[in-house]
Amino acid sequence: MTTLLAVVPTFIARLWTEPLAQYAPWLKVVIHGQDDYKPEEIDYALGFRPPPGLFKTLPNVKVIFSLGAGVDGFLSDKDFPKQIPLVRFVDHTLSREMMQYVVLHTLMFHRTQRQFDRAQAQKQWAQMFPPRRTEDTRVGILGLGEIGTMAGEYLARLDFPVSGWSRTKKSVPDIKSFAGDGELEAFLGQSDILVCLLPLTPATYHILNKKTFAQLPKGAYVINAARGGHLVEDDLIAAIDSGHLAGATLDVFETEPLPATSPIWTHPKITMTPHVAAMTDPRVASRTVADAIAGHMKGAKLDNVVDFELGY
Ligand code: NDP
Ligand code: OXD
Repeated sequence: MTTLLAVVPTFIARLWTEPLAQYAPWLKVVIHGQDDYKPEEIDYALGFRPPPGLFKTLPNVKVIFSLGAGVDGFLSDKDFPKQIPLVRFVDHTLSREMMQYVVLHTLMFHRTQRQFDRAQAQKQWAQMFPPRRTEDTRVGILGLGEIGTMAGEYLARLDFPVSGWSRTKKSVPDIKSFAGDGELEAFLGQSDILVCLLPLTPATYHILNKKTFAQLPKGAYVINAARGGHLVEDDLIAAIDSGHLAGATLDVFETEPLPATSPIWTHPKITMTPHVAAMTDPRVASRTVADAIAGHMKGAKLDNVVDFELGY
C-alpha cells in the first residue's frame, strides 16, 4: 500500500484526511504526532513548517509536498534530504487570495482609508484626504512570479503604472520589467508603493532594509505579504517615524506570532494581519497532491519542483 505522511496540526487533521480519502481512496494517510507509523513505510509526505530533521528519517520517501507556495520552512532544515524532490503549492485560488490582499492594501493606502477611519472614530465629516492621481501612483512588485504577476496584472487593470523586479527579465503586458541586483535601485526609485512577493532565500533575506527604504521616493508605502525574514522591522519603523515612508501593511513577521512587545501592534501607520494574506484550502491542496502522487506513480513528471540551488 502507498502511504502518505501528513505533517499537519493534529487538531485539524480531519480537514486533510477527509478530502485525501475522497480523492485518493487507494492511499493510506498517517498523521504525524497522532498515528503510529514506521519511517520506512512512508512513500510521500506533505506539510508546511515541518519539524527540522523529520524528513531525513524517512528512508523511502519519494516526493515531499509543501502546502505553501513558500518553501523556506523546509529549506531552513539543514538536514532536509535534497536528493528528494520538493514540490511547492502553486494554485490559482491561493494566488487569487494573495492578489486580492495586495489590491486591497494598495487601495486602502491609495484612497487614504485609514485617515477616514480615524475621522469616523471622532464623528468628523472629513471631506478631505484626496488620493494622489492613480496615473502618478507607481506600484513596484518585488518578485514577478505566480503571485506577483497576477497582482501586477490586476493593479494594471486599475490603471496603476506597474513594474516588477525579478531575477530574470520578464515580458508581461502592462508591467515594466526590472531584473537582477543591478536594476534594483532604479526599480525602487520609481516605486511609490512597494509590494514584496519574493521567496525567502539567502539572496532575499532582509532585502527590505534602511538602504532599500532610502532608495524609495519620499512618501512611499510598503506592503510585505511574503515572509517576515525579508524585512528589518526596526529599519521600517525608523523610516516611517522619520517621515520618509508614509506607512506599511505587514502580513508576515520575523517572529510569528508577533510578540506582544512588538511596537508594530500599535503603530498608527502600520496595518497588520496575522499571516492570513492567503490560506491554503485543504480540499484544493488534497486534490492537487492526490493527482500528483497518482501521476508520479505512473512515471509522470512532477510540476513546481523546487530548485534547491535557487531556494525556491
Ligand atoms: P514564485 O517562485 O512563482 O516567484 C518568485 C519570484 O521572485 C520570481 O519572479 C523570481 O524571479 C523572484 N526572485 C526570487 N529570487 C530573487 C532574487 N534573488 N532577485 C530577484 N528576484 C527574485 O513564487 P510565488 O509567486 O508563488 O510566491 C512568492 C512568495 O509569496 C512565496 O515564496 C511565499 O513566501 C509568499 N506567500 C505568502 C503567503 C501569505 O499568506 N502571506 C501565501 C502565499 C505565498 P524569476 O522569475 O526570475 O525566477
Ligand atoms: C504560503 C503561505 O507560502 O501561506 O503559501 O505563507
